[in-house]
Amino acid sequence: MIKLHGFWRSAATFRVRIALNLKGLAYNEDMIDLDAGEQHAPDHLQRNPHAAVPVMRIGDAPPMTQSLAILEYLEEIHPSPPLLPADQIGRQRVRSIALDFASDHHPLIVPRIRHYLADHLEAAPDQIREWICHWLREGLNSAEARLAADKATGEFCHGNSPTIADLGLISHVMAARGFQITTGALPVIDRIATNCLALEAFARALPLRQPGAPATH
Ligand SMILES: N[C@@H](CCC(=O)N[C@@H](CS)C(=O)NCC(=O)O)C(=O)O
Repeated sequence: MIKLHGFWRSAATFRVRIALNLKGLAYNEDMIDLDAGEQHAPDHLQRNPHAAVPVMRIGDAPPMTQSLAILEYLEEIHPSPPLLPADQIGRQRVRSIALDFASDHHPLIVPRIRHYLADHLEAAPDQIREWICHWLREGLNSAEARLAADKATGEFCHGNSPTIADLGLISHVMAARGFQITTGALPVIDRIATNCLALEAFARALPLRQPGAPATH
């Protein structure tokens, strides 16, 4: 059995939940309450000294961290259905799009950044919200431009079936919607997000469908 240490709102955990669902792998999720600071508890720091989720455990293997590295691992041990294209150029493109979301934008809005802004730079709640919304919009706008300009984009980020690029996209889109940032004016992202959410594997992994989530946020 696969054990996931995650959090309902965590975009990085959302990416891993989708991949597990797409590949038909059963898992149990233990919620680490990031709002209560449980990522800093000694037992979690033993799993991940970076005080972050997700952490995935399989059998006796060491704890696995970093959502994109976990996705690559899942792809290697369960290659079907594939979440990476068959060709090298396609794989490079898909990894690059996933990294646009997961490495360039997501890290700017996580709790440790919000806490630093509040506690050390004395940013007010509305300034922190503006910071978060700025980076969410930047991520959406740059992705729309990139995806719209490239004929490799299809019903999903790369062609007509989901790849890890879509896991990056949907985790960013749902974080943005949590801040009332809509995607209606971004037709390519909006279409891809709709196609992703039509799949049960994505819908079942949605943050608001996880234990501990509020009715809305
Ligand atoms: N690059 C990492 C990001 C891990 C990460 O920062 N996760 C967030 C939740 S999405 C977290 O646990 N943050 C804890 C904190 O900032 O205190 C990944 O993709 O797994």
